[in-house]
Amino acid sequence: MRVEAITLREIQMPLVHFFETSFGRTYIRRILLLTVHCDGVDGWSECVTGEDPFYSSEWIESTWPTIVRYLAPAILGRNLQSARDCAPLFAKVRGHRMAKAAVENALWDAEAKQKSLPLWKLLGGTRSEIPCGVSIGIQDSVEQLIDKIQTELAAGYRRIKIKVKPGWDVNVMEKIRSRWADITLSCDANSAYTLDQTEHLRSFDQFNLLMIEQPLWDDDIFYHARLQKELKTSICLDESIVNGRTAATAVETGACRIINIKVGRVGGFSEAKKIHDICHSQKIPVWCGGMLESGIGRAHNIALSTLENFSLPGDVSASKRYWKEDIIDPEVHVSPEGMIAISEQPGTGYRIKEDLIEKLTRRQETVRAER
Ligand code: OSB
Ligand code: MG
Repeated sequence: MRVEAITLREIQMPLVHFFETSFGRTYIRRILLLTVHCDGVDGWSECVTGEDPFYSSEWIESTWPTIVRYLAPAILGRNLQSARDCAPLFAKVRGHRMAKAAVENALWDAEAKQKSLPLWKLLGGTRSEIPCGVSIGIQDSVEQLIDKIQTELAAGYRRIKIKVKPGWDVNVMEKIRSRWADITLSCDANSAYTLDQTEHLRSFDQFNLLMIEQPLWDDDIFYHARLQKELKTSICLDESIVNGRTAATAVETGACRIINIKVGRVGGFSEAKKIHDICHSQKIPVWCGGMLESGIGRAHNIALSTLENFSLPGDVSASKRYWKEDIIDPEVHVSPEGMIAISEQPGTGYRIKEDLIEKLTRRQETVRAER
């Protein structure tokens, strides 16, 4: 697989409804799409960086030059045996995992197409359908949130996750539980609390949550281990898990009982698989997180979710929850049972709507191998 050229594109897509977390509100996504051109085959991926360096230190304006100046030159003109070979070529660049993931995952897509294999099979997946949950952002009112939960339950989703922060937590979960005593419910704090609020976090135990996601600092494992000892509710780590080693540390120290794997956050499919395998061997269930992706990132999340230990419903939900029109065909559909069926087609099984992408593109740059 010779990498001839890499194309970066920024597309802009308005969300159907704003999405608010403890660090802010998003109305329009600015999405970096990547195409690798290899031996006549195009592999596509989506970089999960946001518009601002809030969820992570990476953002769209950092990923673009990192790819152009460092990551692309490390692989352009090279003959790679497989997408797997690319992570070691990036090792000299510290961090920038979302940028690395974008390049590596485009190569996985190209490799799957070249081998006429479904991407999920190339990754080692085993599931023919995957269970889905939803992540519901902070709303203007609790009534609005209750309406949204009602809609998602009616659509069949198997787990409701709400975003929490101080002032939008216990009061909100009380209302939800008084309406629905038995639904599978979890919450995600995106680091909105500190260890001083342990007593407050302990009061979440009354809501019988499946998990509380990332209550403390984004780069912390040690204090999460201390907190987990104080809580009945399982902690799930998201931001803190950046590679196999941090996953192993979190599991060994008891910092969490569940791990959220986001392929972008951890640097690509190779590292995501590593984390999956470590958790599997330690009997720690995992699920696939989301980053408000367009169809391209969504399709990659779906492929990853077919690995055996993705036993909990992920944040991989239908295209129409986010987009008026998605950039893949078919769009991602979720059945009334809350499942996504996995395609047997080569690649992701979703065709890329290049015409629509063209219309949404705000800037574009191609870097080529010499000669
Ligand atoms: O922490 O999981 C998160 C969205 C943006 C940034 C961080 C997170 C999220 C979500 C949305 O929860 C999940 C989705 O894409 O549906
Ligand atoms: Mg999260």
